[in-house]
Amino acid sequence: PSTIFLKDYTPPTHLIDTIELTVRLNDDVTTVSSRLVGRRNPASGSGPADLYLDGEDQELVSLTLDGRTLEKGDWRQKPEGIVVPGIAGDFTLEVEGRIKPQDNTRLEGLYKAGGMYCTQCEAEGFRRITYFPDRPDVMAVYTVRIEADKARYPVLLSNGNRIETGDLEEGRHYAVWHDPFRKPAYLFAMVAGDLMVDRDSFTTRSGREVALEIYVEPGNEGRTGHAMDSLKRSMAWDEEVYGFEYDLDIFMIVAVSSFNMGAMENKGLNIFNDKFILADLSTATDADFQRIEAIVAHEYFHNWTGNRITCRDWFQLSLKEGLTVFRDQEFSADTHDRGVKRVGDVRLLRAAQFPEDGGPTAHPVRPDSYIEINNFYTVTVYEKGAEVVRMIHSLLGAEAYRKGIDLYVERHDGQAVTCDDFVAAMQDASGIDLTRFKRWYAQAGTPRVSADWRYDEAARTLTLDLAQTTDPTPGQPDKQPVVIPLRTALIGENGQRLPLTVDGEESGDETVLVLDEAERRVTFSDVPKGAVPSLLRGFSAPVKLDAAWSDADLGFLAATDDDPFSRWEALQTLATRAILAMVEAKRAGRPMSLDAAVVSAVRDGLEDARLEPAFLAELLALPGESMLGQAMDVWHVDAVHEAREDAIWTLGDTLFDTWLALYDRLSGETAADDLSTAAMGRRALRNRALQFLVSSGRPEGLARAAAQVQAAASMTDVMSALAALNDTDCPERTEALQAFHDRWQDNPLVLDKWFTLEASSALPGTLDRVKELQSHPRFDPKNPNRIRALVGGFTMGNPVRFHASDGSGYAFLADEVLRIDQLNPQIASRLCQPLVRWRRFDGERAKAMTGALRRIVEQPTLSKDVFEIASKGLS
Ligand code: HT7
Ligand code: ZN
Repeated sequence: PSTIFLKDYTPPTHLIDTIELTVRLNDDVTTVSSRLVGRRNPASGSGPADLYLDGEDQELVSLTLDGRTLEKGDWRQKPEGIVVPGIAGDFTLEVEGRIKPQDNTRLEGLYKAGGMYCTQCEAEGFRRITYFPDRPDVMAVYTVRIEADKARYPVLLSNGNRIETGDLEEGRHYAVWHDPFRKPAYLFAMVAGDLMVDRDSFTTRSGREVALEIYVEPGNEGRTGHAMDSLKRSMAWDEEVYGFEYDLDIFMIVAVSSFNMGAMENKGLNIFNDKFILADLSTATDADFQRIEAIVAHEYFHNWTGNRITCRDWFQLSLKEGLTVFRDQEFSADTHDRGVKRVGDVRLLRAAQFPEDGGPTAHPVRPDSYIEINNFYTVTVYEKGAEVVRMIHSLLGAEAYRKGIDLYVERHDGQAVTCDDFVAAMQDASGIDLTRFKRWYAQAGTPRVSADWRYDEAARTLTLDLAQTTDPTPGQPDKQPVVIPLRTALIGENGQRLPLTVDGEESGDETVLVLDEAERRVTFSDVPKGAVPSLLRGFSAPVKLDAAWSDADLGFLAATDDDPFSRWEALQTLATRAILAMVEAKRAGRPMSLDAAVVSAVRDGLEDARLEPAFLAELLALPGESMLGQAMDVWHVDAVHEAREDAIWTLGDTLFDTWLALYDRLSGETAADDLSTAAMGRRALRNRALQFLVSSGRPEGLARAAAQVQAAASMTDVMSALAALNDTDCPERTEALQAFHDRWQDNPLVLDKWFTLEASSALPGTLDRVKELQSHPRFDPKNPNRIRALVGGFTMGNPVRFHASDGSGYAFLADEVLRIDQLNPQIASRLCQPLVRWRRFDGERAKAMTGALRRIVEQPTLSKDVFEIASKGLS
């Protein structure tokens, strides 16, 4: 397969101003007719030029140019499209084609999900519906007519406003939709089905009433209230914080059961994985409620950052995704607890993006090449991209950032633009030179920052030495320094922030130090003895910080730092050091024991009455196995698992009475139907206590977990108790899982939770259980949610079993990747990812992982999606 390069970008030869699309849905063959009115693009040149139309997996029936039917010799067939040569000026092109959505297992383009038809066109799905210049810088006004059987598909939807409906012969009907906003093909959507609708409305700040509609399959009505509420709050937040008002008279969401990703921001007609819409008290956990809220917000926010202003080409994906993730993160932070949200975001970045940035598929936030664009919807483009926007926000300050956004919209509304255009608007609005900052878009890899300091008691100065380096990544052997904003404070002996004088300048009690060279020295003056630097507060840059904190400094910061992230980080670092020491002891055949400093830091946290329960629940969570693995040169999977289990056991056992008292106190304090942030926090803390109680191995712990499952007060409590029991081989676990299965077997989304629990158990025999469950009557081997729950639950959520030293986990994954690739390459390619990290493991495992990758790459009919990931994994 060929590689596409950013440096080869050229503007489209022709622009399309309008498209009239007619889709006639039939059980056997669906016909698609389109009428394109276009012209030569002056930015590309003048005179006759080839018009290239992308098109895949369809039968081309006819082509008519300006009323003349084209014969075979009038156009040329290309592997993934056609060329109509010699088009010089304005033109009208009519295209007739035939497709079979019922056979579309890739879930790209038009496909059938359950009983309904729906579309997914980002990034390149529209070319599977009709021949068209399917690139985001070709923006047209769409008028769409859908025809279908009226009884089976009473609801016919597309983008924009419904302008006409009517009946046809033979029990069929039609609807015509017109979207007045120019858009790229990737934002086109249509839906046909027998759907239930939840209706509401939102009045914009200028007084326009917008109809809100959420469509679901029958049986799911009554489970859309939270999504609707989230939508209205997102609309209000975007007006208030960004000044963005919704622009059509109707905003629709459709929930579908077979979907490759989370959701899609099609103009006026978002399509969602039903997992991210459907929620009620008995079936959704607090985490589900918060995720739904965040995804509804994210897709809605794309209306301005993505739809009104879109990407010139797919290399610019982070222009819309990084910015929109930053926006949804801030919405959630404003809605709930800012500190807890930040900790969660950093956790994700470190667990998923840092490994990507340090592995064979590392790429910049704006990649410079790809084989398959679907492989670039990555945590780097999304989450690191959001960190890049966050750093711009930090460097400019909130006010100048907002001016930058206003200028960006003023300049580019209705256009398809680049990341450079975004940064230029920020720079011009603020007057801050961002030239060097742009390296963040072009350079892959996670910068390492070292921080060392000396205190001069006589001079009362603290001298801080900062330095940065970035390791080579594929294709980028030499790295340049990037611009790193380090939010910094000094914490005095009494636990308070000290006033700062930085290099002679008074700087309040918190400052942003900018490290934009390889090294920088900063001197703080008038510093009292005992001050401890608090660095990278709020995780102000996506870097790995190696700071010269002693264990005592970390204990102090874990007990006093007023920045929630930094406080959490101090305890995480202390615990990481302690668990890694246990790993070393274990490997050297010495007895393991958890450093008492961790026990006292946890005890101090538990005794600090000022902490919000939600934050305390985060503070008390030990680093996960993959985080610990990342902190080692070689991830010794079994030793890490045992050391971490042992550390949890120690904390559970030593502080048993405290956990028990906390658990019992919080049990009486929170009604299960209270979905406030505070109530969610109390539940999180209570369930953290339960986790430690169960880990202690004492019967009272197991009994409480079993009782909590039985009480079934809320899905949060049931799932937390099941998770706490899941790694213990005991009758309580077996009975609880069976009861859960029996209760929820008819609800696919809840049964997915059960599949994931089964797949993520650290107990021996889990892989056999996973294989057995692939024949479970409710396991649909084609459905992405089922695959992610069971197969992904094992390969991504169960390090100790997936990385079994006999290589059985890798062989299983290779088989699954090859099976799924025949149906749905996008899902197969994502599933393949854990194998590419083989350099992190010992020789035997690395050999088995590369063997599995080789077996995949050797498959002759491999998709380019999987080929790109697996071959990069081997390089
Ligand atoms: N912009 C969307 C990205 C996307 C996608 C969504 C669903 C299925 C396939 C997809 N391919 C790309 C989602 C978003 O970031 O908002
Ligand atoms: Zn997005």
